Amino acid sequence: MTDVLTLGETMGAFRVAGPFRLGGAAELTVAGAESNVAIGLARLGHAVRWAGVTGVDEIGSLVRRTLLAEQVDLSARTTPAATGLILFEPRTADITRVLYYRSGSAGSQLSTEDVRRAFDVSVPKIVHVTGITCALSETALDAVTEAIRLGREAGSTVSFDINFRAKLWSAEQAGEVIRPLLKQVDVLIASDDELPIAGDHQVPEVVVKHGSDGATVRVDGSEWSAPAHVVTAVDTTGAGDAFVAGYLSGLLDALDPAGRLRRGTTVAAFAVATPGDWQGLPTRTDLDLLDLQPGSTIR
Ligand code: KDG
Repeated sequence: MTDVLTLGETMGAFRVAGPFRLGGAAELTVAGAESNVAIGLARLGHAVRWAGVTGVDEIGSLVRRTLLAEQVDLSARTTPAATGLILFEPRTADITRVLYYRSGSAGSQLSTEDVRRAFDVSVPKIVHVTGITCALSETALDAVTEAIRLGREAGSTVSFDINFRAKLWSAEQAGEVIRPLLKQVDVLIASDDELPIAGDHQVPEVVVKHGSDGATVRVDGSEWSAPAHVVTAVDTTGAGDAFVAGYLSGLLDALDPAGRLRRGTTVAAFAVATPGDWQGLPTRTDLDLLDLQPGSTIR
C-alpha cells in the first residue's frame, strides 16, 4: 500500500556555518524537495514511496540509506553518472544561498520507466510532483508527465508544487512547461510569488504559502487561511516542503481544509525552528509540542 508516491532528485548536501569563501568545516547530509516531503510524511506515519536515480557512488549510498532509515520506500535506480550536490550557505537564520552541482547528474536521468516501475509496486492515493523535476532534463519532465497521467488514470489525487528554482530555468520557461500539466492536477501548491507561473488554470484546490504570514487554500470557490506558528527561526530551508508534507498528511487523514492548513503550518514551524531541511520534522506525537509555553521541559 502506498499513501503517497513522489519522485525527483535527492542530492548530497553540504552546509557550512559562514560564507563559502571562508571555507571551514561543512556538514554532509542529503536534500531534495520531494524527499523532504517524503520524510515529513513518513515521520507522520504515512506509507511513502520515492522514485529517483542516484549514482553508483558514496553520495548515492548516503541518499538511499538516509531515505530507508526514515522509513521511505524506494524505487531507486543507479547509473554511472555522479549523484548531484547542493551546497547551502546560510547568510542569516532566514536567508540562505545555494550552489548546485547537478547538471547531467544521476538524478536528472529519471525517466518514465522509473515512474512505471513505482506504479507497478502499488497505486498511490496521492502522486506528488514538483516543478524542480520538470526543470532537470527532458526525461525527468517526461517522468513527471507520466506520473501525472498514471495518477489520473488510477484515480490518485495529483498534487503539484511549483517550487520555482531560478538557477534551473526562467519563469517564462517554467510557465510554458507547467501550465499544460496543471490541466490534470487536483491540488496546486505555490508560494505567492510563484503563482503567476501557473497562469489561468482550473485546478480545484489551490494552496498558497505566505511564509511567516501563514497559508491559504481555495477549494471550489471557498477560501480558508491559517497563521504561521510563532517560533524562533533557526533555518528556513525546507519549510515549504515541510508545509506540503503536513498539508498532504491532513488530506490523507481526511481533515477539513482548515485542519489541513493547520497541520501544514505546524510541520513547517518545526522545519523553521530546527537546523536542516528535514532533520527536525515532527512525528505524530511531536505535533502538539508547539502548544507548550516557550522554555518548557517535558519530564
Ligand atoms: O527547499 C529545500 C529544497 O528545495 C532543497 O532541499 C533543495 O530540492 C532542492 C532544490 O532543488 O533546490
